[in-house]
Amino acid sequence: MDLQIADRLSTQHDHHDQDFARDVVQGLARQPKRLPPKYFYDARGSDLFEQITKLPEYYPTRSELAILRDRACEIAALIPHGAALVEFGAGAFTKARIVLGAANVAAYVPVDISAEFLNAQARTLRCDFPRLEVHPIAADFTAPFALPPPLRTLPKVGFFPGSTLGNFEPDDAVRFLRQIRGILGEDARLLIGIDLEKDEQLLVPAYDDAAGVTARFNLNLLARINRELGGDFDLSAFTHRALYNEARHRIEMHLVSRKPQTVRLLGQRFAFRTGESIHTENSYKFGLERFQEMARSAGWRSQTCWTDAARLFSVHALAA
Ligand code: AVJ
Repeated sequence: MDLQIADRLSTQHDHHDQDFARDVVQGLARQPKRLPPKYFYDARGSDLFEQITKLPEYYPTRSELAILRDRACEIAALIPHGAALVEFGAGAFTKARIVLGAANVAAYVPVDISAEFLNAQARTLRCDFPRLEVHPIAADFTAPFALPPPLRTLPKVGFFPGSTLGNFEPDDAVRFLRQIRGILGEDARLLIGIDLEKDEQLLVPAYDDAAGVTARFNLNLLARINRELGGDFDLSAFTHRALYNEARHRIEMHLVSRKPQTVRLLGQRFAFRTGESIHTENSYKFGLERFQEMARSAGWRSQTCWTDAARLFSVHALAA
């Protein structure tokens, strides 16, 4: 590692910042260049993502909410009485509230990286559900964590909505499903939202909306690098691109350089050719059976699954 980077890293106290600096420098040094999608979600990025979920083209959130509302009773029936509901990447708890309102849950364990937001959400939830034990864990949900001891004896139900699993490479997705099983233990259940494969004409606009919100969301990653790592990205010199990679069943998001240019950050220089891209996200899509097969290979049995009327999105109930 070059000295200036080492120096910068050693003066930062926050581990997240160090990880961010390291991942950005490593990702931009690769060929093709790439950046991990988990860094989209700073305060501005989280706000833009909230806007994305309300776009007319972005069907996943709306479709999943419809499934959870329409099937709330059936879902509640699969949740053992007095269970602990553990959500991976809880955000604003919008989807969990539907489950909590329908099922007899004793404890809710939202896991989310954004500590301040998480604790504020937890306080509001305690007012709305006074008999519910709310136990937030501020952590990167992809890293293994232990459940609080008082909850270990309760039946466990994992909740992983939003098709966030689609951000993982297939091997990592299997590993993560197995890890969830390890965290939740024997007899656990898992409720998981998975986006379905569909026509490219419907998929691509969901990631390249007419209002340009997804473009701003993608470009915000460069703004964040400028802000937090002292980069000098010219945002107007990159364009947002979304494409469907049919062979790999995934949407890809890229930031494409409009011209030959060199970007400086943390004492390093990164050269771009015209048309060269930074691959910022994969969002894998599944057929119902292909997902169930993958869950099976990670040690989960498929109990039931539901789709919305238009068959755009699916929610699966799995058992360990
Ligand atoms: C939060 C990963 C599920 O892949 O649809 C939305 C992220 N990126 N628009 C998705 C996202 C661009 C989203 N996930």
